[in-house]
Parts: sequence; structure tokens; C-alpha cells
Amino acid sequence: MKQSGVTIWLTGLSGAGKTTITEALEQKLREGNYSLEVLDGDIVRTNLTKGLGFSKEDRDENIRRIGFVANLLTRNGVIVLVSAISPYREIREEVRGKIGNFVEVFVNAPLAVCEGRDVKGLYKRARAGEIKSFTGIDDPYEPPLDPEVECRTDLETLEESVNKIWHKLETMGYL
Ligand code: GGZ
Repeated sequence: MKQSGVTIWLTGLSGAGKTTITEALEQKLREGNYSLEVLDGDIVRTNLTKGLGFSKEDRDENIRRIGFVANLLTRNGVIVLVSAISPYREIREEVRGKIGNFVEVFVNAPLAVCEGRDVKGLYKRARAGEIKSFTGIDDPYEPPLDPEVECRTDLETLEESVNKIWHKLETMGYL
């Protein structure tokens, strides 16, 4: 039987661990020879959504375009890993409705933890007012109300987070 496609949508604050989980999950899926594609907000913003900023309108446009591509791939049997802050609930739900085969993963760590990690020094710059409209600082993040999976990256290991998602994909029949 042909692999059925699915979009695995990781949402969460900057520094919550979306990219780290995506990379680990990608590796595990590749070992299983699944056909997959990764759409990471940070990278997509250098091509597909180049020029968009961080206003609500631009973020929604970013998510809509990522969702459009994710949908094309998903309906062709690809497992799509999307990693984007995607702070607004309504647009996430819109994309979910269009794609259908959709697994929302809330990559959750308290703001203080994300800020403490500050891998790229962006929180520091946001606190200093050098970056405006930074999610969690002076821009909203609306957490999912009923995600298929929640990964508490401050409390669980990377392996635990990946296994949780893997297990959910299995029970939903995508693996
Ligand atoms: C949030 C920002 C901002 C602002 C630049 N707010 O953690 P990162 O650095 O590597 O990834 C973040 C990325 C956010 O892009 P997304 O496409 O995921 O955002 S959204 O879904 O809201 O459209 C962050 C960096 O860009 N970054 N400025 N103001 N994150």
C-alpha cells in the first residue's frame, strides 16, 4: 500500500525546540525510508515567503503559503514536517481544515526557558528593543487548545518528544 501523506505541524515559541525535534524526527523517518519533506519557517522565509515580515498579516501569509505547499505534498503521499512559530490559532485551524491529514504538535516550553536558551541572541535583542514584534515579548502566541501531541521540552528528553510524535503517527495510521 502506498504511504499516506500527512502534515506534522510543529508550533511554539522561538527556542522551544521545534527545529531540534524536526531534525531528529526527520532522521528517524529517513531511516525508515519514508518519503518526506521539511518546511522550516526560518528557511522558507529565505525563499517561498521571502520579503514577509512579522506583522499579523505577514505571519498569516507565511503560514498560508507554507500550508499550501504542505498540502500539495501531503496529497501526494509525502510526510511533511512543518516547523514554524505559527502564533495564531485561527490560521493554524484554517490550514488544518485544508490539509485534512494534519497532526498538530505543540512544542511547549515556558517563555523563561526559551529566553534562557536564547541560542541566537534574539530574545536579548527583543528585550533591548532592537527587534520589534517578537513573539512572546511584545507579540502574541496563542497556544493550541487541543493539539494531537504536546512536547514539554523543558521536562522531557528529545528522544521522549520524538517517540511521542512517532507513537501518535502510528496510532493514527500514518506510519
Ligand atoms: C519571532 C522572529 C522574529 C520575530 C525574527 N518574532 O527561532 P528562530 O528565529 O530561528 O526562528 C524564528 C523565525 C520565525 O519565523 P516563522 O516563520 O517561524 O514565524 S511565523 O510562524 O510567526 O511566521 C526567529 C526569527 O524568525 N525571528 N524576527 N519578530 N521570531
